[in-house]
Amino acid sequence: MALQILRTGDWVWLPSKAGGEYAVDIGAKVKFTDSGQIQVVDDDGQEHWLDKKVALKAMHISSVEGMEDMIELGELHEKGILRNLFTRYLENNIYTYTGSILVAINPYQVLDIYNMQQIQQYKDKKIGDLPPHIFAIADNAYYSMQRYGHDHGESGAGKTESTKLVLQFLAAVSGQHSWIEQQILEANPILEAFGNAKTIRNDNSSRFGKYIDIHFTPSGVIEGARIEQYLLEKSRIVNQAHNERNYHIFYCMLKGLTQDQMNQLHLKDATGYYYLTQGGEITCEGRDDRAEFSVIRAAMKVLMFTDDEVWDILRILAALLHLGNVKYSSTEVSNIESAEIQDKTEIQLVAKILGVDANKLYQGLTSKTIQTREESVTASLSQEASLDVRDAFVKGIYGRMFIWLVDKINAAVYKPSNPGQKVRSIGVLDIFGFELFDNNSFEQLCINFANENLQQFFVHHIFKLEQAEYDSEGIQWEHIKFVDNQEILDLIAIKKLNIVALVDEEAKFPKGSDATLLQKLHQHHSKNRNYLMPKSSRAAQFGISHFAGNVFYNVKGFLEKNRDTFSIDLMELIRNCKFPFLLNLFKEEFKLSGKNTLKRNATLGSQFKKSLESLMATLNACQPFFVRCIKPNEFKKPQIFDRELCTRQLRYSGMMETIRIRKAGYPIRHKFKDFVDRYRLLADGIGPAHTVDCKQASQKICGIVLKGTDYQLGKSKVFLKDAQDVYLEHQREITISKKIVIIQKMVKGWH
Ligand code: AOV
Ligand code: MG
Repeated sequence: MALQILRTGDWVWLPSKAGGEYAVDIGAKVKFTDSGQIQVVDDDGQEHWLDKKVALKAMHISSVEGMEDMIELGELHEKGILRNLFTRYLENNIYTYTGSILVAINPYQVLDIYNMQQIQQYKDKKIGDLPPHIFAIADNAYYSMQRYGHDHGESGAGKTESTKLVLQFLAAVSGQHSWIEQQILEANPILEAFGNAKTIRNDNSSRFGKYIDIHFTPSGVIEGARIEQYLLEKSRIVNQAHNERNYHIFYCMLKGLTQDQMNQLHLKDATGYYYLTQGGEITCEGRDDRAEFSVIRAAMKVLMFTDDEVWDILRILAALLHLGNVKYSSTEVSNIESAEIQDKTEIQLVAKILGVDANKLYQGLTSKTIQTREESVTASLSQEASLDVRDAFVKGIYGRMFIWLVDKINAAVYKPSNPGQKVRSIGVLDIFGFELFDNNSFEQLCINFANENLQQFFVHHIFKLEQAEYDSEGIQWEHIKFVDNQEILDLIAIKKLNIVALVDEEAKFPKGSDATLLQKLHQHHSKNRNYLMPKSSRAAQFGISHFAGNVFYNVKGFLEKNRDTFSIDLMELIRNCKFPFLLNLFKEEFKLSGKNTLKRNATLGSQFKKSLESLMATLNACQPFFVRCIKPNEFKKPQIFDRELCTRQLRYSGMMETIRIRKAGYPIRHKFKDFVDRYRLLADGIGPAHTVDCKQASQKICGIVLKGTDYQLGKSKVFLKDAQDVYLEHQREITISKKIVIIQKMVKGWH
């Protein structure tokens, strides 16, 4: 907009002083002006004195007022979007649309906007009829079925909470208050107990991905559901970073069991367990582990877990905790380092709880059998190797139990439909957010790989939507380029010798080690622009330039984690155990394998890749709704809006992308009627919108005012470039002020 004289009360954009990659201009209001200086107050309440000669960009009226749908912002730029979200957030309007995408900012406080009354309000309404809300998205999905909602955002942004709200809404509008609806809702406390944990970024961080498909009868009543889980983070069971916890269930159990039950399982409180104390925290602010345990127990009842099954689960958990307390010491037998367990208390306990032979357990934890063609030899393990064997054993059991839990829940909620009957369903996807820690390992690679996939899906879809609007309006347009993360996906898992494939190859190669893996990765990809070499050549790391930022991965443990197996001896131990529940967890493997040879499992990387592919295929077959969750601050606190943190998320998430695409095309769209109403004063002889053919009138206005420039008329809207919008607004202002001058003259003339 042209330079203008600023007056008190005007709104302007104040260039950011912060500098740096994510600094964005802030809104400010002119408070005072004199001949040389002006005083402005910015959105954060800071006052600034500025030289009057400094050209400040005036704020568009839509940015001053704020918009429920950001597509309607006159200024489609980063600062406009950011300010819009900011002002709404301060008023606890945490939801905002960008077209059909819902942006949700984590309020970090309980808002009274999710009650039954709200659910009823949003029922049967179109998007846009009421203020933006997660219920509006859920309702929309409900009335068009065969669609799915998709939450994404980084850790702690609010994906899991959004998912729960969508489920809550669907269960309510399905309207039967039936058993099955309750069962679906109660699945969540169980999954969260075993699959969520406190991390530094989120007190209830999902450490697995889930896709819940809800099935409806033709009349729209929930009849069942199916839950798919993805890649539980198993390393957490044996290892927690500073200020983090193990899975909630352990702490809940130790708080919630009766003394008698504790005695039976020989349990003490959480401080007594190595597996529960490495992060230095056994409690989590705002969580009541004891109360939570009753919730979990109640949920298990609803989902038809028998008392025996619940007890069996507790037995397993107790055994794992005892295993974590096994203390090894190092000894040397004829120059070979080996491990010894002096205090056998834990071994005895575990053997008793799991119904296995104590001696064999001891053997399995300190040695390994090497099978050659002719004979089998037993080799002792070093202390370090013993610890790895133990941890792998623990992870293997917990991981299988998690899968068992999901199967168990599905057995209760999944009702296969009659053949030939069309399934109506809504899927809700809630996956772990993009992760970047000080130390990133194989788990982070998998998580970030999943996020790359979802981002690709998002960008692609949004791009397609844009194209669809041009097509449906009959607009001629050039193919617009958009930033595509496909190349990164190619590097991770698609192109020949991709990272996942190399990790797999090395894991299967007998002499492969983390170091040889790193060598190969460097060798094949050092020239790839998305592959980053470590800053120091000695660092056992490689980096990937992800869509959401650069992440360096430490290769230590990569191969072991990818192999995802554990000692054959311990596997045999389980095969001979007298604990049917434990045996059952391994039944697939024991079924597949011959008597002594265990089937070589697919690696974790390749399994994960496969399940992602099938997820993507599902998503591609649906009509998606996106909920973009934004984390407003790193303190988990309400009413704090960290501009740079938000800018970063908006930028990498593709929200900016969406806008860029619109800008490159015809970002400004006015319905013919609105266009006529606003601009008819620029062309003579055009009456109010309701009295004329609006399309013809719009054509006439454009012909006169925008002659020769690049605009188009679609079937229902005028498509304009930004500059044309500015020009039209400017012309309108001039025309209005001329009219004011005329009126003033007339007024003067009367005196
Ligand atoms: P995430 O799922 O996106 O992170 P969550 O959904 O677990 O994030 O949200 C983190 C925390 O923010 C929750 O435990 C709540 O305390 C709070 N919160 C989120 N949304 C709301 C809301 N609508 N109303 C009130 N509080 C909310 V991760 O799973 O870490 O990627 O792996
Ligand atoms: Mg989550």
